[in-house]
Amino acid sequence: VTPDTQVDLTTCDREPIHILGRVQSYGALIAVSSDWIIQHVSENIQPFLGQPAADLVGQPLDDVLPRNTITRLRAKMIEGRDAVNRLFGVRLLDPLARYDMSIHNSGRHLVIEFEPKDRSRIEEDTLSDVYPLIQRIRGAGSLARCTAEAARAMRALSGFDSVMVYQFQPDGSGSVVAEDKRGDLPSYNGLRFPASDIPVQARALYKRNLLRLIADVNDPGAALVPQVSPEGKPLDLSLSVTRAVSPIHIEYLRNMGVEASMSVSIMRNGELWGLFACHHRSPRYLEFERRTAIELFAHLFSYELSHLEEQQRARAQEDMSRLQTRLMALMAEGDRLSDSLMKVSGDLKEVIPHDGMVLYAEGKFHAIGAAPTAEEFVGLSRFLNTTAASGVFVTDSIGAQYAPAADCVDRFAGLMAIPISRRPRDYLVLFRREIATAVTWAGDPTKPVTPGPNGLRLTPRKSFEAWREIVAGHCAPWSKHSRHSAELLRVLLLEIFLKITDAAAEERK
Ligand code: BLA
Repeated sequence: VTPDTQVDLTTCDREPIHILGRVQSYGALIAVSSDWIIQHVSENIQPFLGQPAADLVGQPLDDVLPRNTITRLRAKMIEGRDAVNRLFGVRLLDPLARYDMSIHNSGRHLVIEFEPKDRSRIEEDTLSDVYPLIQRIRGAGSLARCTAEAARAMRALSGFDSVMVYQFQPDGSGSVVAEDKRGDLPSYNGLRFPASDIPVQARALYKRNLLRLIADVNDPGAALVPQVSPEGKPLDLSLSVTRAVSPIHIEYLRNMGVEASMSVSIMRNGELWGLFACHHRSPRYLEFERRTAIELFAHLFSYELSHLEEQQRARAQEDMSRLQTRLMALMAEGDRLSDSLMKVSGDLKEVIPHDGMVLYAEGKFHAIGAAPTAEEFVGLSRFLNTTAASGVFVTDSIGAQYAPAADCVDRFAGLMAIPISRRPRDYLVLFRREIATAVTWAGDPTKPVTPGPNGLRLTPRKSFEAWREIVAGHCAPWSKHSRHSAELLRVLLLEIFLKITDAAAEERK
């Protein structure tokens, strides 16, 4: 990584997306102090409350909202970090008009947002749409079918042109694992995107605020008045539902030919597992009540997901014990350990995904797939002998630790070494390809080559190149689960070895 790209990447991560001081035009915002005196308003407030923004600042909220709305508001106040409360079909100035409201705390302020309700939709029963769709996901069975079904369901609920299920990797990059879209639109299914496309602070924010709608990338939005408090602080809009989004990201969407975007977080065990990324070729607004139903759908989907992943984990455990049983059976039939191991290599790949394998045992070298040659392995095994003696050794960049391996990067970048005897050092070594060559990256097609209006700041294309430098020479990280399986295998192989040596000793007697 050159100093240049590093500066660019931090610029990206520093984009202060929670204090941009604007809302999108589909809603308006008021922030009041703890005594309910208005401190900030968005400059588009007049059609909602009948007064210009500047006049409202300093007035008590009770004077500008109808009494029954104030009563409903007070009844809804729940405390708690990150609690956002919703009120649907509320009255403001015009007795015939109805609004949806979102209420939350931000620092010492209470933030209230309004969005007009389309009266022709008032009878819509958005919630009832969610249940049959969740039912379909429940019956999906596999993870792949579940995510595909979820993309279809999300498209039905949202009416967006295209819906992707985007899953994060441990390094923050992510791939599109399912997609449902209008037939004439480009497909992103299966593509991997660099972590910087959804930078750190955005990912952190999306854990707290689960849905954002960018209704129109050409909407100039409405600024908050005043921009900062008397103490000089901007209003934190992290939990706001009308927050205007980063101009960098708007540029990115324009480059993709997208005019409206909605993303909904998919959480698992308190972490951001991924998101639904929804695109539309023209501006698209969804009412807050419908967005709430969509958020509920995403919640239910998350539960289904963790249930399925739990099942998968259990299945992997079973695969591992089946592998052990097969191995024992082969040995009992009199196969040599090396032959037996080669025979179960297919099963081993299911349990611990890898691209190549070397078995070095009893002075013999066997290799399958993306692996070093016997000559290359001589040096490599000498290096492995210097690493932690009694356990599984993993690295996702062997070239960084053992320089000669950097020359093998066309075949493998990382390895998992499982010592299978005490002495002399015998190993089962699994190899993985370099990630940049093993994965289809979403590089050029959607990314601009020239810097946009944000001048020298990072363009998506450049971030991709920078990312490529960062992962050069690395394979996909070895999961905790894979390492655990390897540990079980190591213990099993040691036992087998001890039995063999005992048996040999018996014979010699
Ligand atoms: C936000 N980037 C996002 C979001 C998505 C993506 C889904 C959430 C906002 C939304 O709903 O649109 C990225 N969208 C994708 C990807 C796909 C997709 C990968 O559909 C794949 C199909 N983005 C960059 C670079 C920067 C950047 C280089 O590419 C940094 C300078 C920034 N992305 C960026 C920022 C946000 C963002 C700052 C936060 C926007 C906000 O919430 O204010």
